[in-house]
Amino acid sequence: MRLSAYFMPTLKETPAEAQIVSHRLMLRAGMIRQASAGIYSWLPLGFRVLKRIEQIVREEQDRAGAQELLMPTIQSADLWRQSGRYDAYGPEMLRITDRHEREMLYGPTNEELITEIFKASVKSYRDLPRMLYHIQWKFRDEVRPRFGVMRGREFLMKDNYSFDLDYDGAKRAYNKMFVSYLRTFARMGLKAIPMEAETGPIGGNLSHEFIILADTGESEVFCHRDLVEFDVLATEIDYDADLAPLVDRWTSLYARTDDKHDKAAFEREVPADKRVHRRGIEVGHIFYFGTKYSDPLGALVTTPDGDQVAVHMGSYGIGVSRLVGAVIEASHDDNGIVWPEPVAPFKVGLINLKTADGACSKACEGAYGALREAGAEVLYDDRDVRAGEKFADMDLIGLPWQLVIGPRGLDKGVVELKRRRDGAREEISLESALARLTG
Ligand code: 5CA
Repeated sequence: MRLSAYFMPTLKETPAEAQIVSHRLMLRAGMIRQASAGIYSWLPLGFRVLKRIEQIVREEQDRAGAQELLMPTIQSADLWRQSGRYDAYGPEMLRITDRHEREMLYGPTNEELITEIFKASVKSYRDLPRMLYHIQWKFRDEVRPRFGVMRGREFLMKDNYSFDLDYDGAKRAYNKMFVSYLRTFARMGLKAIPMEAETGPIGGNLSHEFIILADTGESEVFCHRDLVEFDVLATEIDYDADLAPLVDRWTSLYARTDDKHDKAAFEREVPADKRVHRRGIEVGHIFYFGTKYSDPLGALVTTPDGDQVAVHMGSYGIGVSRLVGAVIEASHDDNGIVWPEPVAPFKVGLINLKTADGACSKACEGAYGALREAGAEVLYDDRDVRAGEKFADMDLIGLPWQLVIGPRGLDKGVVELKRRRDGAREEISLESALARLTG
């Protein structure tokens, strides 16, 4: 992509309305634009990151054996009346009436609808277990939408729903999601710690929130320091194997959100030098709630003995759009965003220091073509603006690599390769730089 033709409306000034760094940087980098309170348009740069994150979430759901489908954003109120949540959900739910005076709503979550879909076709234990998920926009009329995409009213969520014959089966599904969440967040360069949590309006009695430690997080959390050190991606996961030992390893150490915190237990179980008391961002939340929805909605299956039982369910959410902000909270510096490579909107920022110089532009065009040919995503700053502005914009948008080509370097046969993460610069030949970026 050529920056001269790219729609990336960066801002020089820090927007006054943004209270936290991720919101400020997303606005300044031209990633999002507010449409109304808590509702955002995703501009090309932000949209690329959103899609990257969504794809990692999808791959890890699929790997764990879940199947993707797509449910609508608008749902019928009747279904929610059957579960009893139409009234219980309160003012957070956006209620809509169609032209026939039928009551509808913009889904804040999908337990009822998926249960209804499941029940229409599954009647026997032979069709279990199943895990079905979608990645779809949700609406919650939050009292205080804030921090940009971190607490929006409209936001993108991955929600997965598991169906099993009994508690043991449901716990196996829960463990699969538990482990797949660890992998999902680690692949984005994030350290997310599972913590015992309250279940709120989703319900049930077993629940973990996945929390990223960050001072700007909305949750107050308490955990054992060793959890922060666990290496997640080091082991390959076999989702057909018994995952309980792995889940036990994570859940044996103290980790709780504020609502579940027990000061005495924390001090008893965790040595003083291992106590972590910080703030965190909830990027995922998993629930086991048994027959809370299958009972009232009549989602029954026959057991091997011929009995009819309500199916055991769990639901598993990931805040896909919130993650864009969360990654920035976890990875930035004074100059801007520092994208971890797996979620970066482009891998390389190519800077042409002198567009008026024929030899320089020729070298840049060659590099641009070679990178694209090799499948490396590149944003080429071919604009006719000062070098300082190019450097500042490139640091702001945080691409992992900057390839800087100028006439003076070319005379010496070198270009500059800068790694955004630590600012490390190297002067090397263009060929070596290209080999490095495409290798
Ligand atoms: N049905 C369940 C799980 S599928 C559910 O809705 N869980 S939830 O309420 O915990 O939401 C799942 C995830 O969505 C949260 O962990 C959080 O990362 C994200 N989320 C929730 N509310 C918002 C919001 N207002 N803005 C952005 N992300 C949100």
